[in-house]
Amino acid sequence: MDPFVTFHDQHSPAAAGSLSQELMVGLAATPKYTSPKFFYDRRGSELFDAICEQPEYYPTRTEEAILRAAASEIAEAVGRDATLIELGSGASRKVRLLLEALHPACYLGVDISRDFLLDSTRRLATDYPWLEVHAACADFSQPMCWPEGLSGERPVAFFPGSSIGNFTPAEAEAFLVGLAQLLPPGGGLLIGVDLIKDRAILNAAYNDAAGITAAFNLNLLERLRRDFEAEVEPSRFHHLAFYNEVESRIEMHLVSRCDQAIRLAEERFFFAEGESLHTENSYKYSVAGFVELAGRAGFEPCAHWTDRDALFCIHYLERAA
Ligand code: AVI
Repeated sequence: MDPFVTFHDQHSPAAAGSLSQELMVGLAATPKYTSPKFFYDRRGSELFDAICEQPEYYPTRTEEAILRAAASEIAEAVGRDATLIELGSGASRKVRLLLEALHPACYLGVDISRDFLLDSTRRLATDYPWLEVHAACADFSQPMCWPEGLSGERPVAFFPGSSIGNFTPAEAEAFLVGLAQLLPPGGGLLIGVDLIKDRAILNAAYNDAAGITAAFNLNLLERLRRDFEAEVEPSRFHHLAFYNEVESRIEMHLVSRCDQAIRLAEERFFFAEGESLHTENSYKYSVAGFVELAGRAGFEPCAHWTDRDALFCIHYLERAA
């Protein structure tokens, strides 16, 4: 127990063996793939933070500008004294743009990265002494329950960053169905969703000139070497990211520069020259398309806010009765 933050440990980390098993299933598949969760070791998280600072990567600064500009309207829609639950809270940076206006009774940060979660919620508790702060170490993409002892009148989930876009639409719907089950009728969801737009803007955002997104993608292979003792030479792959208009998604791949093999545990996975490892999808939605998806999961739209250039959208929805 911390003097400022009530900590709830709901996560037993997967054994390295089962993660390596999961990697091997993807490497043996046709086409080859890995889950985007493997990006986020310490170096990957640092590179992601650096991506958010790149001039081409508009989502972070656009979402923050919308939160700043719409804070009082959002507060009006959400109401005071809510129990605000941030999924994937990370550095708890974006929620700071809302706290004064929203004045929730209680804040719960949910994140899988224990140390990061504790540091950031402690900083939040210090900076907002009037706020009851909880931290839950949990994998929110798996079924979970809210911890005991949260005060507040109504739970409102906050899921910024368009992380919903890293699920397929079917996974996103299943995730929202699970979330709806955790909320009472009238419980809220404040969610950031990246919008469909001109493909040149999208392609640039995932191919920044400084090469940070490429480094983020290639770090996956470095990580395979560091954490899973894989035999792989990252320089023999290159970063590829493009907008797939039919699927409304950015695809990220690592493309093999030559015929080669990756060895993981006792298995060898062969890549022909030009063959790719599909490392991430980032789906983009229209406002109506996302409202429809959330509606199928049991949420009713209440309000939404976009920027002037219609790059990004923040939706407020409530669980239907
Ligand atoms: C975390 N997620 C919403 C980011 C995105 O845009 O899909 C991850 C990312 N991948 C490459 N750049 C950023």
